[in-house]
Amino acid sequence: MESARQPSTSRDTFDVLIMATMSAGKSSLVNALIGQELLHIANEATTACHTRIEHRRGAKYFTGTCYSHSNLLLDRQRNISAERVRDWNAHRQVRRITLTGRFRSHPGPTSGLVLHDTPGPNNSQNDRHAQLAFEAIQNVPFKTLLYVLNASQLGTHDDRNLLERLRNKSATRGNNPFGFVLNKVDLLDPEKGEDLAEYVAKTQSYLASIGFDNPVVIPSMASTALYAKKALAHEPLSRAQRMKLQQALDDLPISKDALLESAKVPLQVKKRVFQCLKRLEKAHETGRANHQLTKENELRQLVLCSGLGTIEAFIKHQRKLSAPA
Ligand SMILES: Nc1nc2c(ncn2[C@@H]2O[C@H](COP(=O)(O)OP(=O)(O)OP(=O)(O)O)[C@@H](O)[C@H]2O)c(=O)[nH]1
Ligand SMILES: [Mg+2]
Repeated sequence: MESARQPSTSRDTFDVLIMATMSAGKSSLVNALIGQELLHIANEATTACHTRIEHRRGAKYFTGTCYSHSNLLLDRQRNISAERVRDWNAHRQVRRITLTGRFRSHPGPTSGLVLHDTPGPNNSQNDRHAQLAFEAIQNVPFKTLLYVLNASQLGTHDDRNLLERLRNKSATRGNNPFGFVLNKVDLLDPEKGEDLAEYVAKTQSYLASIGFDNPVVIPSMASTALYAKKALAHEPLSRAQRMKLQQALDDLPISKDALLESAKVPLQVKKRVFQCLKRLEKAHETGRANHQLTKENELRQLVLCSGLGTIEAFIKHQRKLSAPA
């Protein structure tokens, strides 16, 4: 075993910390942002390690390393598979995983974008999850913190405890690093009165009551975005994934404006996303004769309107704000 280097704190990186209580969809969001199902996703306490994922333009595949609790390098793998990442994550000896590769997004981010996935700290069966999550708040040189809220479980005690802790920790920071991702909005049922705009407004008041002034809130369907990106990359989808993707594509013509409109983000961010949508819609009209192009275009529109486009634009915006003049 060789001694491991500490995570890079290079000035060229832009670090985004992803936090939330268990199963809100942190790893799903990271997978959607990188455009492949590399991190394990499940409806139970899943992420057990701090996982650092760095975008490297032009990389042909993801390379991974994992480290022990005493920060020793345990294993390294080029062209790493999701199965290997899953095994490392589940291994008791592993504390930290790093992955480097090209994020599939359109247009791609600039090199140096780093995402940090963390365990949900409210796992009553494993105190180490909380320890790792809180250490990440302390040690990661993040410029943006994406907090994932589960739209189908707003306002739990665990959530409030974590948000209060984050508010206290960030009280001394200069720039406001927070963006709140209201995930799983596909589970809202408008026919039962679960209106998206109302949910976003409710989320803003909830966050304001905890001390986050005028919070950025982005409605999101992380798993739908991931399935659409997999389809764009011609990767196989499970039957359930295919059905959910088709449902979202069918709903898109009526849902897309509401999804984009209801996001509470800086005006420049909203403008950028609407411009992208207009470009795609124009290309859709002119390319109608080509079935393949039309299908791709619809998948791209879905990625954009699933919230992922707004999240990517928000990260870019934050990166611009933090760049030296
Ligand atoms: N309906 C719906 N389900 C989602 C969405 N995003 C994630 N999920 C599901 O939510 C469950 C938990 O997702 P994960 O991404 O593993 O959540 P996590 O926050 O990383 O969970 P931990 O690592 O355990 O803290 C999985 O079954 C996902 O498929 C979404 O936008 N809509
Ligand atoms: Mg996870």
